[in-house]
Amino acid sequence: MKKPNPETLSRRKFITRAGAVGGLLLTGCDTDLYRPPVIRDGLMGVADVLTMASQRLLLSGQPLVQEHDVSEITKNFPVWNQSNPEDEEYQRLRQGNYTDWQLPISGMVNRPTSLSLEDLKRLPRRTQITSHICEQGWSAIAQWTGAPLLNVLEAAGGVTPEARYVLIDAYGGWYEGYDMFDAVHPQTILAYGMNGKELPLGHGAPARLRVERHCGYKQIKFVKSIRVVSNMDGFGRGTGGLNSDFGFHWYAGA
Ligand SMILES: Nc1nc2c(c(=O)[nH]1)N[C@H]1C(S)=C(S)[C@@H](COP(=O)(O)O)O[C@H]1N2
Ligand SMILES: [Mo]
Repeated sequence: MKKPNPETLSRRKFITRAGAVGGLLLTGCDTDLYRPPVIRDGLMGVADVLTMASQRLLLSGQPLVQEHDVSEITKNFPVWNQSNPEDEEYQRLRQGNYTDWQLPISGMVNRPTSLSLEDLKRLPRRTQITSHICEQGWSAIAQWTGAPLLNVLEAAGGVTPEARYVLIDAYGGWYEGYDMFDAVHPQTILAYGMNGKELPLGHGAPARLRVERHCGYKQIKFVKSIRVVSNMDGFGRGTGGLNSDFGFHWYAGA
């Protein structure tokens, strides 16, 4: 066999070729399923696509993540980053014990609507004990109770055929985007309960997302509104969420 010539097969060329091969393998599939909404320049982008594509191939059967026993629940689950958004509106809702909280569901849904916390609690409910892995080096286990995001979208008449992403805005300025593949996973829930009690303030009251196959920063707290879209235009800087706008991977599989 001919030895590869280091001048013609540099590392960079190899990686670019790997990206091209990856791209070719994916033609004919629903490629949105295998790549982030915006592909970064250079090697970061190639790595992002290869990581997401390989994970998605492994997850194509929508397997559930491991669920734990109550005995494994972490005693002091940390409160990370924002613990009490300062927005005036949020503070007013909090003082009223969230009875006036309303969650609008708009965009590419058949029947845009708005749900109160009580409405959310009347939807089908799921309880799961899962482990949370923060990208900043800690993990903890908790029990979460909430409405599957699928049922939340169905409460708005379901999504239209062009729908690709679910965008969530939060009080305090956070925003994150998810694709349909993760949005409809059975363990993706809008959680209003933690360890058998109402979701505590610091953990995102009155509702936060649990998207169990992702790491910490995709678990958005203090949910304010949901919008279904076909692309990320106009959502923050357009890369698909606050975290990817600041250079984190959009697809942050745990
Ligand atoms: N709105 C909002 N959501 C957020 C954050 C935040 O600061 N604000 N922090 C994220 C990060 S980095 C992690 S690890 C988890 C922490 O959730 P916890 O405070 O319940 O531990 O929430 C995520 N969701
Ligand atoms: Mo995190």
